[in-house]
This record gives sequence, C-alpha cells and structure tokens, in this order.
Amino acid sequence: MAPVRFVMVGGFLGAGKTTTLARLARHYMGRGLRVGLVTNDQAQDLVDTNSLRAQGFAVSEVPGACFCCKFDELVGKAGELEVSQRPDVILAEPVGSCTDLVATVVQPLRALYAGRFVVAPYSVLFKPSHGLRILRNEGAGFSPKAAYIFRKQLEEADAIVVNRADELAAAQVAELKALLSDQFPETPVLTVSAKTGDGFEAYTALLDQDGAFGRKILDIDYDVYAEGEAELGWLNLSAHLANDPPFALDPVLTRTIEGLRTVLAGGRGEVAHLKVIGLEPGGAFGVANLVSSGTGTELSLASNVTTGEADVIVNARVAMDPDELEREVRHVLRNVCAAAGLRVAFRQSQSLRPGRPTPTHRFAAAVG
Ligand SMILES: Nc1nc2c(ncn2[C@@H]2O[C@H](COP(=O)(O)OP(=O)(O)OP(=O)(O)O)[C@@H](O)[C@H]2O)c(=O)[nH]1
Ligand SMILES: [Mg+2]
Repeated sequence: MAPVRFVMVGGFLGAGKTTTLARLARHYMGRGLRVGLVTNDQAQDLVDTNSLRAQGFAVSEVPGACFCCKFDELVGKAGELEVSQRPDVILAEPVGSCTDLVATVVQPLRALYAGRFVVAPYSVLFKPSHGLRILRNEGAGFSPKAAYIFRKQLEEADAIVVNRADELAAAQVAELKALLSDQFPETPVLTVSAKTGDGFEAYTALLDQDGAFGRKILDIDYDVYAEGEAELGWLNLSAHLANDPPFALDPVLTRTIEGLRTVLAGGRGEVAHLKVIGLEPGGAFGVANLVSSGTGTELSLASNVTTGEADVIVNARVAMDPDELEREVRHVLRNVCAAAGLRVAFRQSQSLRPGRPTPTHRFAAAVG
C-alpha cells in the first residue's frame, strides 16, 4: 500500500482548526483523493467529531488526552481509518492547548512509521483575537503561562497561517505580519480565511510540499506548559432537549452561547472557546461558538430546522475553575430551555483541568 499523507494542523483553542480541516477535506476529495480525519480532546463527547461526521466525513477520535500522550492510539485510529476508508490523506486536529507536537508526534511518525505515513509540513493556525494581544505583549486575558503555550505553538510551525482574514482590516494584517516576521523570522506566514476559502490555494500548495519540514524541536519548559494548560477549565457536557410542539434549534444554540458569554463576562475567566452542537434525529445539525471574551457569539453552522427533540453537546474551555464552569453551563442551559418551554435531560458531563502532558515519545533532535 502507498503511504498515507498525514496532515496535522495545529493552533490555539478556537483558531479555526476544525473549519480548516473540513475545507481541506473537501479540497482533497475534489482532487479525487480519499480522506479520513482524526480529532482529539481531553475528554469524551466532542463537538468537532460530531460536526465533522454530520458533514459526511469519516472521523476517528482520540479522546482522553492529547496526541502526544496517546501516540499509539493516534496510530491505531489512523490504522482503523486505513482499513475502513483506504484514505490517501489523513487530516489530524490536535487539542488546541497542546504544543511540542513536532518532537512528540511528527518526528516519531517519521522515524517509526516511515513506510506508512508521509508527514506533510506542520502548519499552525494563528488566532487573531488572542494572538494579536499576545504578540504585542499586552496579555490576552490569559496568564503568561497560557500565552507561553500560544507562542510555543507558533515557534515549532513550518508555516504560520493567519486565519480569519475575512474579518481583518488591511492595517491589522500588516501589523500581524510585521510582528510575526519580527518574532518568528524564519517562518513563512500565510493569510487565509477558513470561512471563505481565501488563501487556500497557497496553503494547500504548501501542504503538498516535501522536504526538510517538521524538524523544529522546541526548547520547552514542561512545568510552565503544564501549569499553563491547567489554568484552563474544561467541560464536555451532553443533554437531550424535547418539546411538543417542535422548536427552532438554532436560537437555542445561540442563546446558550450568548447566555454563557453574559454570565462569564466581567473578568470571571477568559473564554478560549465555547461551542455547542445541536443534532436532530433527521441528521440536521447546527453549531454556535464564541472564541474569546471580547468577541461575539456566532452561529457558525446553521441547522435551519424545527424539531421535537435534539441532542446537544457543549464544549467549554475557559480560564476558570471547571466545577464553577459546569455549574454555569447547566444553569444557562436550564434557563434557555425554560424560557423556550423545552424539557432538558442532562446526560454525560466531564469537567477537568488538563493534566500534565507526559508524551509517549519525545525526540530531542530531528531525524532523517
Ligand atoms: N470569520 C471567520 N470565522 C472563522 C474562520 N475560521 C473559523 N472561524 C470560526 O471560529 C470558530 C472556531 O472555529 P473552529 O474551527 O471550531 O476552531 P478550532 O481551532 O477547531 O477550535 P478548538 O477545536 O476548540 O480548538 C467558529 O465559530 C468558526 O466558524 C474564518 O476564517 N473566519
Ligand atoms: Mg476544533
């Protein structure tokens, strides 16, 4: 069998990785290639897995910790996709608070699975809402330790991909490019919009390249990294909503995110990413998001359905105590449902602070 091209796209929480992977998947499928995706999270019940599956893609999931700590499971899940889909390309999304992926994923894949995978250049999406403030050294609502992770993610990239170009003024793009070329002078910078597809021609051309990529081994302090990650509260929660007569699904999703934006305002905890998916039995689905405390609620994927019941999953990553975060999410969802006259039955929930990363492999120097 020909080796599978392994395309991993990094970037901070809410940078646009899942949106980008969906666009890349369509791009490769349009070229006649078969595609599989692997998602990753600290916990079960992942919005991204459900959203990508609902869009028709073949998705495997590595839950419970980042790819670096679950390297064998990543290879195992890629293997399941190889059997079921015979993919030419596997697209992989690591957890957005994870870094050091070149030393712990790219290099081990190259060294240990050379005949099975060809690893594409490692690109990292840049999230302007937090990134501009971090590059200006203004702080971004997070502690310096979380900002440390953000910077380390950029430092190991073969290319930095500034996302959300559709929202950026020309002066902002110019400032970002100047800051990035000053602080990461060796790294090419692309500008894209995962939403509109602008810039993807150059981006996919970069991902098609072979050569001396995936070789930037970080000098990284795992204590700072672990403490930075542990400052984030993490919540994955699922529930079932029902009503007779049927209700419009999308407003429930946006009101849930908007309700959380309101209760978390006033410095209670910077939002890294809040997302909710609603799935109705017929297969229609909608997703609403908030990517920082200073931006607005967005219905990123509309279901446009009215339904008698729906499953909802909330994934919240906020710099606050995870138990408090869970209380707020339950409270807001209950209020949104009460206001709309819906019955809500809570199902699973996991709230946590990410544990210290202990990678399966860590290469101290690049091989090959
Ligand atoms: N305007 C605009 N919004 C975007 C773009 N790319 C992503 N978004 C929005 O940003 C939000 C987060 O996008 P995701 O693709 O879920 O981000 P992510 O990096 O996968 O997030 P995590 O998995 O939580 O780390 C969603 O509301 C997207 O619709 C873009 O190019 N332009
Ligand atoms: Mg994602």
